[in-house]
Amino acid sequence: MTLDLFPDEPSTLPAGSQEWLGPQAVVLRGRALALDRDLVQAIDTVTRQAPFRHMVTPGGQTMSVALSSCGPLGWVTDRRGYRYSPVDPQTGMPWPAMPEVLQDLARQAASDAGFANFEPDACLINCYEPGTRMGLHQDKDERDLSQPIVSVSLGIPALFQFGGLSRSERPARVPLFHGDVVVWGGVDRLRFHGILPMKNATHPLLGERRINFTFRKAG
Ligand code: MD6
Ligand code: FE
Repeated sequence: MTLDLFPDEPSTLPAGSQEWLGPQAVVLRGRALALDRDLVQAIDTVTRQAPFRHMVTPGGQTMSVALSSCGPLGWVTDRRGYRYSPVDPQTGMPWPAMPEVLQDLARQAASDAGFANFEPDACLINCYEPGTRMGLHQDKDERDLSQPIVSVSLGIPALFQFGGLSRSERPARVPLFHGDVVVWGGVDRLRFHGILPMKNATHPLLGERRINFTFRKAG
């Protein structure tokens, strides 16, 4: 028997609603829904050139989440550390271009959330399957921490953990569904966050997967 992940939640929350997680952190429910087919197409285009792969952390652990990137800079990790790189270490080629649908969505969602003129130069694409997780972390490899991050969720639902500025602060749990967009920056930019282990589920467009895009101004 499989248990419903969120028995008390509808399968999506009202599209168009805004849920503030902090003074400068907001969930834009369903903000990407109308674009979902174009976004899935963009994933296919990018990952034909830069396939999803499991990277190794500096500590030597293989990540359960599979990654790809597009845009001028891609986020990479290996035994030497975390960093942004203009080339895909797997192919030695530049990362695929950032499809326009992705750039436009990131810019508009940032603007909705109060961050005008966001021009991302990196789009990290995470692929989660049931059982995978992302441990609590801060995003601090970007040069200009005054720029926000825009995060787009597609596919099966996840429970997002959103904590404080220290690892010890108990994180809130926020369900994220297909089409939800989270934007954060400013005073909330360095808050710890993660994804709890993914439950079994199937999505009509993406199957047993969750895809998350995070857009950053990294360089
Ligand atoms: C995820 N997201 O949603 C993991 N980081 O799959 C992140 O790690 C993240 O959503 C920075 C800003 C937004 C995010
Ligand atoms: Fe992150």
